[in-house]
Amino acid sequence: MLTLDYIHLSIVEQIGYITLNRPEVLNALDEKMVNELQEAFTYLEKQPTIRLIIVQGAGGKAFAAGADIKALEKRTPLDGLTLGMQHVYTQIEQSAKVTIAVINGFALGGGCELALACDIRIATEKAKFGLPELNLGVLPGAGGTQRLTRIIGKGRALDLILTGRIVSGEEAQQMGLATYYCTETKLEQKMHEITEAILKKSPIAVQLTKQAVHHGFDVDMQTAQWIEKLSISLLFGTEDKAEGTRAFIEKRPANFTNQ
Ligand code: CO8
Repeated sequence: MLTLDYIHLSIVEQIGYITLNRPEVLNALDEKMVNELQEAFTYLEKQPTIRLIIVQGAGGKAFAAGADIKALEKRTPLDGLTLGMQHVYTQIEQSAKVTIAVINGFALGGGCELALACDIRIATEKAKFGLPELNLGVLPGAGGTQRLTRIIGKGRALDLILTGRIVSGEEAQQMGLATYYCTETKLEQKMHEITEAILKKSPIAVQLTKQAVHHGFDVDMQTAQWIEKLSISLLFGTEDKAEGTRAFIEKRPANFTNQ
């Protein structure tokens, strides 16, 4: 298993866990941590048995409080062009695995943007979401201006970014920024429900669905539907499709094999 300084990595059956582990600065992301995040993701991507990746924060207070502001202070315009945060988050968004961010504390700036790059966000009553970059004279530069807009709409995204206001987990869920909201005591149960529901599905169908949604989102409708058509055509040829439809007819649970 890969060992890193700021990221703790673990695997339980088909689920990989990435824990942002720099609690003394509320898991603020500096360059080393972003590089390690990429290493951890790349490692899990290569494990064929892993189907889900859960991203969470250590320390009980934060998912991540954003890019490391002490490092940010020293950034030059050329750093802005070359730093990897935006690129790493895109890699996470395009992962073949299903990604879930668990937000049980601050998810600010680059921390919120990391959560936005995941497929599903679960927030608790301790969650605090926000994009306070404008307070620092910068802007959400790790995909935030684009992903937030696509997820909650232009008006709401502009409000959050321009005011920098912090929203609770409950409000985040109401505006579609968080996918689920639950109390911290129910978190394990909620995570179990969601992961079990996904793990029961055909792995190849899950993977192609995720790719169809992501790749179809930023192209015109005709191209997007063509991606969808090709994806379902591929699934028509799988053993999992034969098994899924047969299981329904025989009134039994399907036993998918990713074939
Ligand atoms: N960077 C560095 N250190 C941090 C950060 C951060 N983002 N957030 C917290 N810390 C540190 C604090 O400095 C403090 O350290 P110390 O004990 O040495 O003083 C420690 O963590 C604990 O924090 P606080 O004492 O401030 O804890 P509070 O509970 O009082 O406050 C807050 C918690 C409200 C979260 C507060 O810490 C805060 O406002 N943090 C900054 C949040 C922020 O502005 N985030 C956005 C950063 S900018 C960004 O993310 C840009 C992304 C795009 C980059 C693209 C690059 C190409």
